Amino acid sequence: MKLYDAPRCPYCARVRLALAEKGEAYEAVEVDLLNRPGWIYDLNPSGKVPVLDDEGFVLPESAMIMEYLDERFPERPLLPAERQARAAARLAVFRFDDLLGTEYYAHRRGEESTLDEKLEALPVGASLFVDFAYLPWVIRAREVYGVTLPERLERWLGELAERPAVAAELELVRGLG
Ligand SMILES: N[C@@H](CCC(=O)N[C@@H](CS)C(=O)NCC(=O)O)C(=O)O
Repeated sequence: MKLYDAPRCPYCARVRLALAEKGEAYEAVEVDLLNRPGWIYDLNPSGKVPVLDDEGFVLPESAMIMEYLDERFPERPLLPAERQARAAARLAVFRFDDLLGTEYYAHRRGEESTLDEKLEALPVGASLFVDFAYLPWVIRAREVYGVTLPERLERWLGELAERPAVAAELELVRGLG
């Protein structure tokens, strides 16, 4: 498997986390986001990363890739077992922009935002699927932008950081500078 990847990209981090949790080896092909190669558009018409290539099956979109990997490697599942919980987890990720993304990026641009409120209400802690979908932004908020996390999120992060997949991503983010 190949992952077209960018270390800074939190959407790529979702996939890195899923692959690491599954214990799957892969080749990371680093894409320079400031000078994107033309061929990335052949893999994904939007030109965005992440893109997974699983023996010629090419799949963009981080949430789709996480679902694909969860089916492809069912050991150590990310989605919950129960059908309604699975639907709720997918919905929580589908609503990412409303639940965190829009306010996170407003904060990052230095605009007024309700990031603190969004962090308070973050729907994490019930499945690795949702946790991995939100964690990259939570880590960056704290490590890169100095945001103080609610205590519930600090606890959640502390527990998740015991997983090698999460510890590795934390280290990567701390090294971004
Ligand atoms: N909806 C996409 C978003 C991916 C995305 O926005 N990736 C950024 C890097 S963090 C990117 O490739 N940006 C290049 C661009 O916007 O042209 C996903 O979930 O994979």
